[in-house]
Amino acid sequence: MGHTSLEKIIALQKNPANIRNLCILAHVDHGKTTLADCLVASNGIISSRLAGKLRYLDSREDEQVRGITMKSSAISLHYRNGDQEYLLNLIDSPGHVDFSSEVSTAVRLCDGAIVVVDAVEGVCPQTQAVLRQAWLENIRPVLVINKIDRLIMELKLTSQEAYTHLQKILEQVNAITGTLFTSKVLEERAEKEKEEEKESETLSGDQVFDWSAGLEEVDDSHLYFSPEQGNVVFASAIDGWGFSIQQFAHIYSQRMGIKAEVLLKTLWGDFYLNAKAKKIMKGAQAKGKKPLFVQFVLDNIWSLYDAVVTRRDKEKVEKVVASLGIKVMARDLRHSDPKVLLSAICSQWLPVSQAVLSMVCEKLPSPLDMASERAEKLMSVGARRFDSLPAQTQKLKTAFLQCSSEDNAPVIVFVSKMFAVDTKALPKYKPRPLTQEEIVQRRELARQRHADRMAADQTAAESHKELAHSESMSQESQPTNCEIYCFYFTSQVHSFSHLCQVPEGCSASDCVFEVPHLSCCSMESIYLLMGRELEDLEEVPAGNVLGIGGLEECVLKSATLSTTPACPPFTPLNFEATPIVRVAVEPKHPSEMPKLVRGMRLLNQADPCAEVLIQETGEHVLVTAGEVHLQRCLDDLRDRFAKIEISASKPIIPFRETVVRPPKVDMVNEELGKQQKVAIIHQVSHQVISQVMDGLVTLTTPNRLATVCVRAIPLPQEVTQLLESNSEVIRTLEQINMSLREGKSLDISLRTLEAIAGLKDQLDSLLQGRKWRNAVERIWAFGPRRYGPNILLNNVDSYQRPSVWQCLGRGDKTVEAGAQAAVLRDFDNSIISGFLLATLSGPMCEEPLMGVCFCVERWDVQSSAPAQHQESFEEDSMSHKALADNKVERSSETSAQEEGMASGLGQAERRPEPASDCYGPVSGQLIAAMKEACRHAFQAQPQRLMAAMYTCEIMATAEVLGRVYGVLGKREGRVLHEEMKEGTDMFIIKAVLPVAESFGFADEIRKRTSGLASPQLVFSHWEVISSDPYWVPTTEEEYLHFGEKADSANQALKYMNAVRRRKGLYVEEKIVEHAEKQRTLSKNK
Ligand SMILES: Nc1nc2c(ncn2[C@@H]2O[C@H](COP(=O)(O)OP(=O)(O)OP(=O)(O)O)[C@@H](O)[C@H]2O)c(=O)[nH]1
Ligand SMILES: [Mg+2]
Repeated sequence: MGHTSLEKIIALQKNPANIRNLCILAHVDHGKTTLADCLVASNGIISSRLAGKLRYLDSREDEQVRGITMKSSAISLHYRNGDQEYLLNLIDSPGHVDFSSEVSTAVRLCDGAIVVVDAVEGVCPQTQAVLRQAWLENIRPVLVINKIDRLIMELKLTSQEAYTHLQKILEQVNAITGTLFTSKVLEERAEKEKEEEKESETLSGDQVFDWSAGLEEVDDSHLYFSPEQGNVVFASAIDGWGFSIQQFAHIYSQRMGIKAEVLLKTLWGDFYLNAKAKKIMKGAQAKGKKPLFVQFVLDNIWSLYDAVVTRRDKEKVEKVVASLGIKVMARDLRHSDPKVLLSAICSQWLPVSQAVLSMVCEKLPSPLDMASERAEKLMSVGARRFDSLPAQTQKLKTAFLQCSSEDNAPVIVFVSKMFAVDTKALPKYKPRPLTQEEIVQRRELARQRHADRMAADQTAAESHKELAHSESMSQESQPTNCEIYCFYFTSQVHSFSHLCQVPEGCSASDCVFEVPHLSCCSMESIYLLMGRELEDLEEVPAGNVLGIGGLEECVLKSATLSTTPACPPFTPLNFEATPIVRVAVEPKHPSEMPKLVRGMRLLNQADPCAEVLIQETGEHVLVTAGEVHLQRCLDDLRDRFAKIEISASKPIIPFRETVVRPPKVDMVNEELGKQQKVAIIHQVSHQVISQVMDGLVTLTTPNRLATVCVRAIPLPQEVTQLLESNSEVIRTLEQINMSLREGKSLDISLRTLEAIAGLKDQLDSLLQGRKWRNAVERIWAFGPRRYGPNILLNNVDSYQRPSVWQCLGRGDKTVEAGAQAAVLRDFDNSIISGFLLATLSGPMCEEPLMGVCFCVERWDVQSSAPAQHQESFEEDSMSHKALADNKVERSSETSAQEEGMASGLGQAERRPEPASDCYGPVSGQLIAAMKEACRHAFQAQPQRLMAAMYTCEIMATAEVLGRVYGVLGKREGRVLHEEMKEGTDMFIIKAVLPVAESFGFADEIRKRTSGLASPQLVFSHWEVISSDPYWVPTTEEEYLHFGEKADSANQALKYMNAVRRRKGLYVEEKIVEHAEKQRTLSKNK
């Protein structure tokens, strides 16, 4: 097929029913880009000989060198299926975990996905992850089982064994879909039950109880992959072949006179051909017969490989070629590499592009078929329910689903990703074919120049040089441009149309009535994305994927653009990867700092997952998902965005600080006696006295007016995990509480309320025992940042404050404003702020805390002034009385302030602060006192560091297994389990490894196993490092065992000191300890 013209694609864009927006998803190296190559070759964009070798969509140099995809890229293809013509907007995504954010951005733009699975490796961790992402975005997947040639050539399976193997893979994939489906149905069922319950509460009458799980009624057969449904293709992308059952059913129905429908149902499954009875019968396995799939399909392929590759039987090949009725060039027949001949035959017999593209056109939905459920989900942000959105917004959904292209229809564009394009690659700078006149002109010019040169050699040469110089200048002076890549749902986009950008996090009602954080932008140029190239377009009809130029000023990473402010911002993309690896970067030459800053800004825009920030120390920090991602970001910064030499620090590894229960045994496993009660007096500045009694710290503000008593206790591990995984819910809860305090009423969706109630119930069940009695109700705040994994508890009996769960208090969904009696004591916020500050950076190495519960046991603000304020006592007594009154209503404008500091200032405005108080506002002092109290309480417990852990799954053969274990052991890794992959000689090892030890891990494993095993690291959780960084021998046994110096390696201390050193904090290290006095050699005394 020839090169599809641009006009053709533009024409096809106007028919949304025949558009398919799809992406290719898989685990790393399962052959996505190779498959994409075959599809691209079918459009004549690359030669079919090069398909699979070129990896056309891996356009970056580092992608080609490393052999993995790092950025997703899009291309528009044309396909004719019968009498219909289709436009396919195809996105190839990376499979490496470090780039899983690119998958999220791609999935959002599509209505369907091709999931590729390697026939040998089967379902891998990323396969599960991409299936889940596709599910969460409500897009329909189809399956391609790739690399079937490996079953023949590498594993040397027989066709029968291969059939069993393929069945297993299909089962594995369907098992994942099954799990996703079941959880969804159960969730919906629970939701429905809740609603019914409420209804039955109001309508008293006959009670009917239904115990079915709901799974029986729902038909889920269409969700699964099965060859007879036509949503599975078996392929070998590298050899260019692929087929679906339909193709073979068609072939054999003609050849054998069996009905195609019958073959369709029986080709895959336990059926065999009874040649005598001329019947297809069930029970091939029981009777030891060859299943139809093996006999009709696999055997043909196996014998072809046998003839062409293994035996190189020329005669047989010629026979096969003749029987298939295809033509093979003599050049291919003679080629020394049998694979060339094989792909020449296969690509004509069973072209993979034909099989995949026809499946895509038939099985994947067009933008018109988008489920209304998906549209609603996209438009209802945060806690809002779709039906609680303004009518105007709800109306948009219809326009959205219709993809209407009328002039007055609203335009909605979702920008899922920004990407940088070299200015030279923009269509306007591309060389275009010359017109006839220009050619004549140029010829004339050249003739003239030639004549000139003959006349005066010298002058002509100079002018030529000048010309060349000015040309190159004009190209260089163009800055790198950021283009964006987005999907676009309704109406037409014309160049130069003006749009507003709806910021994330601002609700639709805000937009309609107040339009606060709305910004306006115009689209200067729109492009068609064609892999490595862009094509200029005048307009794009609805339902297409397109590129928009010149949005770099107004869009950071993603955005929702619309012509109407009623359009709500779409729900944020859900990213699977957590950015965890951070490095500080600086330019080689300090004068180039501005270039670096600009470069980092561009990088931040162009990468969905990278984060760029400036630390308190002034360092420019880059946070990435993993080592490979980091390398790509640094390369990008160096070569494209900043174009300067940069140097990057060693990775900065994050830690968390926590406390644990006092140990029962010492370091040599000897039982410890009854814990010694410690009473330490800390002398802090401003004569603040803190006392530690049995872990309880009492601290007074410098003016001696307020006292807080705090105790730190470790939270159970499950609670910490629960808080960590529910940070979004806690954040929503905080927002709701905030708006309740501000006096706004909120319409909260049932789902959100349920999530909050669920969290509360789980906390209730996990916090059991005398110590935690009624603890959930007494939660004061979460921190740091109001949603972290630490808790502040109110243990003051006399102080009643509204619960953080107040939004659950009422049965109905609408929580009225002002429902709570606003019985917040003054300075409530100061306590919270102190707690937030203390949890943000701990005393060990200023890293955030995790899993610590601070209980406020006593808290009072005294009314009598201390002795040094005697003079001002008279005038102050009034205000102090007021301060002590714990039923003073907080005014709403005070509570609107985020931090406690502000509330303190508000107080100061209303009542005159003690004039002679040289320590500043009381609220500020209380924040500092609370913070210090928390830190001391923390230090009064046994402290521990927590390390970030990666999990990794390593696939290795038995020979290299030992070396893999060696590397893991050296790096403090822990093997969780090991199993043998069925049907192969591969072992799968699952292990955890501290992030701190992970740098160079993948490379080391690869080197030690000669490239046979390559692990992928995914951040999984935080783990307490068991050793105590402050440990010194205390018992006799410990002295005996470790010696007086106790200088055995202390991993936790090493980590802690490294962090302290990096942050410029004091590190207690003695260079020479217990040094003996040096003696001179001569012994003259
Ligand atoms: N034997 C065999 N090898 C294949 C096949 N398809 C792809 N490969 C090889 O598998 C390797 C990875 O292929 P890619 O297409 O780059 O894989 P990918 O899924 O795009 O990888 P990422 O983008 O990095 O996730 C390459 O070396 C291909 O040559 C196939 O059908 N058979
Ligand atoms: Mg790839």
